[in-house]
Amino acid sequence: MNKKKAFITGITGQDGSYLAEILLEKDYEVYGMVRRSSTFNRSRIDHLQGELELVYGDLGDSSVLNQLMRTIRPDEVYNLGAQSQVHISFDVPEYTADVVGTGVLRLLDAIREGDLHCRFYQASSSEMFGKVVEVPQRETTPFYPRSPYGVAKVYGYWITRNYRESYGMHATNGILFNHESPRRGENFVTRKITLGVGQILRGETDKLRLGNLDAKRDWGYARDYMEGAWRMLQQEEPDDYVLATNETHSVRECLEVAFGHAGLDWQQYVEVDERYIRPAEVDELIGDYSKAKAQLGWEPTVRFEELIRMMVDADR
Ligand code: NAP
Ligand code: G4F
Repeated sequence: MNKKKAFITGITGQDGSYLAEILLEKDYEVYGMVRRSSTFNRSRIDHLQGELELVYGDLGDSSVLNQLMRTIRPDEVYNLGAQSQVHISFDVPEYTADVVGTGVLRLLDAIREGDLHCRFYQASSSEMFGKVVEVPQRETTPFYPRSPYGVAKVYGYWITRNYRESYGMHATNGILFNHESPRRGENFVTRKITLGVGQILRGETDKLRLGNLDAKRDWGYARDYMEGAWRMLQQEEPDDYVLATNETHSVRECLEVAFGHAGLDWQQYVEVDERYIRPAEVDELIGDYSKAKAQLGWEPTVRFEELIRMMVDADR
């Protein structure tokens, strides 16, 4: 029997690397789209070398997306590629809109133009809930994005639903709350903290500069969330699902767990630096994953404290 083919944008990122591992374990043929960069940035997928088919492309380039869809003809497409840093989206709002918003349209249209009958996963985000109008947030909670990134993700969410409703595409939104791991990008707050702990322990620095310590997030483990993304595309019908832990914790609590695990008092090292305060903030997120639990049989396996300790252990 022919193997199923999966195509992943954002394969060099945190989530792409976990998803690639999961799909290879399930015996998929995995294609990953990569961008040219001046230095090699494939450290998260180095261990999979030889098992993946890597192809060059960009969510800003529709001609390449069209050609890749026509030639590869995947069974499942996972759109994880994005300028995913919320604070940076205020610095590069137009670029963020193009890649995070219009990029989704380009990929959906390449699938439609190529007359593919594949399943499509869009990496939607809890950042769309922003200044929340309901607690906890679930699939039916109205959006109120607070950043150019969040606004672009709302476009990506709706164009995915629009192509599902207009063209009968099997197109699904995974509305994922924050998820972290030892592979998390170094400028997201959990990883910045656990890297900081490692540097302090090694005597490389004695300061960690952060922004808003009161912000609260629903933090889960990235590998769990990519297992959930795969399960979404195995459903007969396309739909939208929240993945979360239904717990919320502040940046301050993250500091307590991370520094505490290393036997340090965070208050001796952390300084608030205005440069990391955002023009508009998302104060508190907490997700209700009961639909994913009921329909996908999905549940988070790693909770907040275990997750942060795992990241400290990797960075120390
Ligand atoms: P990440 O580590 O920042 O990875 C982003 C990936 O997108 C990288 O592979 C990057 O490639 C690629 N990319 C950036 N610009 C691109 C472009 N113009 N064309 C094609 N690819 C491009 O992000 P992540 O944490 O794995 O998140 C994966 C997806 O889930 C993103 O869409 C993110 O917005 C979304 N999401 C993440 C979370 C979370 O908490 N992690 C929560 C909700 C939603 P390079 O390596 O070449 O830069
Ligand atoms: O770790 P963060 O940068 O993640 P944020 O903004 O919640 O976005 C992440 O999760 C989204 C899902 O909700 C994804 F869609 C998105 O792609 C990304 O993966 O910041 C978390 C909180 C914020 O409130 C921020 O203001 O931590 C606060 N924070 C405090 N000091 C900081 C810092 N964030 C960063 N990055 N760096 C700091 O020094």
